[in-house]
Amino acid sequence: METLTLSQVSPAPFSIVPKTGSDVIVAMLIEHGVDTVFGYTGASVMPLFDAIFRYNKRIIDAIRREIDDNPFVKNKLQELYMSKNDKNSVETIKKVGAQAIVDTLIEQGVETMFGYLGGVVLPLFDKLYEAPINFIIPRHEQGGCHMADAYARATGKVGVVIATSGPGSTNLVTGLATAMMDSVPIVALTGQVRTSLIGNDAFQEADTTGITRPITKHNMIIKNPDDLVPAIREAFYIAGTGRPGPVLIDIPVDMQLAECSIPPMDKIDMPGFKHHPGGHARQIDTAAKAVNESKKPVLYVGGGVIISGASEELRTLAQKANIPVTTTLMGLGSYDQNQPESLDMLGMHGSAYANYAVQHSDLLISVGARFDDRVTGHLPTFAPHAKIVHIDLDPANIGKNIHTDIPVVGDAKQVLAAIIDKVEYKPRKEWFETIATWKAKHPFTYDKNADIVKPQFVIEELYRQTKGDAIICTGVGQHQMWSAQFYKYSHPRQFITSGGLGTMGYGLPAAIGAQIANPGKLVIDIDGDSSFNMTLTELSTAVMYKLPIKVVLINNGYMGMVRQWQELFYGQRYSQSSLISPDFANLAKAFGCVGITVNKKDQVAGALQQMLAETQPCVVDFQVDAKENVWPMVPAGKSLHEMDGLDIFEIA
Ligand SMILES: Cc1ncc(C[n+]2csc(CCOP(=O)(O)OP(=O)(O)O)c2C)c(N)n1
Ligand SMILES: [Mg+2]
Repeated sequence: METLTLSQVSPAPFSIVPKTGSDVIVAMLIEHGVDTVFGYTGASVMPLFDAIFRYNKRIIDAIRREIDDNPFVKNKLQELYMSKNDKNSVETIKKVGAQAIVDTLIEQGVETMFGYLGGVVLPLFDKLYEAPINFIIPRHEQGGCHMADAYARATGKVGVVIATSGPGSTNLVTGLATAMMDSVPIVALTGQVRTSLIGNDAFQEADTTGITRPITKHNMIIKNPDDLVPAIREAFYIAGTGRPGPVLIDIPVDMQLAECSIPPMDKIDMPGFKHHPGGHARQIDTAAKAVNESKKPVLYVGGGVIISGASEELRTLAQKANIPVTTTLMGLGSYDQNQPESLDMLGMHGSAYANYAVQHSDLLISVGARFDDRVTGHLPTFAPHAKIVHIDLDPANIGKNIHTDIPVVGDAKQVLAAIIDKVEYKPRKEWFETIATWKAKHPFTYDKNADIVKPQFVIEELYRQTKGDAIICTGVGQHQMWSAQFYKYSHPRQFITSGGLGTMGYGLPAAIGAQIANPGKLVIDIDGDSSFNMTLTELSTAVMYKLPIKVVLINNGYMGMVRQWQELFYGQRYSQSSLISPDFANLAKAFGCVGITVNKKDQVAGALQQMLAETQPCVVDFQVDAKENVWPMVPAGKSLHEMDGLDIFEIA
């Protein structure tokens, strides 16, 4: 088979400086126009062979880094590959299944994928060997799935993950459920035992489609090789269309080895899979009229606005009609929190001013949010005076938890754009004055005079030093809530967290996925000690791929959020909620990262400075106040305005 050569790909030299002698040899060969080399390896030429491999990879990686500025190169790379693979064929052609899978992934625009090997995916990996796809191997399939998920959240593209049958596919379960709950588009490909063995308890057989049915938007098993390519095309379409979600295709090994038909790319038409992005004109009119009549409106915004890319429309609506905006945890970043209309996050650990505003509002305009119980508190007393407008792409969300007065089924971007045209500016002086009083009286705060390291102080200082410009990923627990309260987000896709499922261990692999998606950006995992313990082996992945992620560990020696509930609701009986952790800084060093320990307040700023200057993956273990709580808090089952903890730091 013809191989992809560097001079074809690279019309001009790229900015890569050779380092070792072998690198120089390879660079000179390329400079002299050598396209193809014949040879056989052995001990004395192994460094050279290694350089040939690395140099190719580095060139391709460099091209990928430069493609943002130079779409020509990107297209060239993929085009060259596809020209060998009959991309534009108008007739059905035949290929071996594994090759067809790889070619269809490339046809779908996949540049990066994550996954782990195993017996029944070896045919597929064999064909991936020479494909122009960045491949990232995690240390555990769960990590790989979270990486694909965060890659998707950071880019808006579909994330792709591969796992083998049995334990490989069951290790994807948490990752798929996480993506499902937060509407993240993923295509997961799993290997399966060959079709003749299915149902026989064969080695590494698990009923993957059965296990993952409730946690995927759609899944299927391939039993006819001719279904393979159409199934992959449909999977991308379903994952990324409408309300996004994970789609899994289970592929028995014999399907990867069989010859299969590749029909020409056609428009995908799936009866029964329809969505209505436009919104109903009369409902849009009614919603706009309600906005114009409202004295005390609030926009309540969820992750749907980020998915839909509707931040600009949201800002225009809020500013044109003069409406305060609060977001859910998933909605953080959809509205610039530095704007005066921002009420920050609402809900169980939301701001007092957001929660009060919702409870006093006469109109609540929900956009791409689903009235989750962590937001609403006691449902019958949620927003008791408000007329409810609910804009959502998924009709199943409307009326699910709460009575809706004005439902609008549609894509947030399109619906908001239509409403903007019909709304008028209203001063709403009294409403904004009341909100300003709440803001002044109940800001997010903590004991700033304490000698001990306060977790909120670490995050505030991180915000200050990064000027609010980092991509933040988190684990789950108190540190996640403090990351939501004390870091202010101004861009969509800037805050990447597991909201719906609340998956501890998400933060580190998510940071890796987000860093791969944004090579030049600062990506920080603000993690809890217990969450970090769940997936910290992925530090090895960060080192292997030279990803300069940073981990800000809020180490309170506890499953802090659990400890807080035990303190408040279980009579301070701290049953099984503390862990002994390793020395995280030394562990980080063992992985090949930079490791720093901080246990004094006056070390915080310096350690963050050092961390931000590092070009390697870096873990800073901030040993913080073990007994700090997240305030305010609406206890489960209470109404949104019944917040505890407000009096603790009330500003007189
Ligand atoms: C996989 C998983 N298991 C259990 C839980 C329940 N849970 C929620 S928060 C939490 C404690 C988190 O501790 P840590 O990561 O140290 O964060 P902290 O609250 O201390 O900031 C637990 C056990 C969960 N969310 N996810
Ligand atoms: Mg903890």
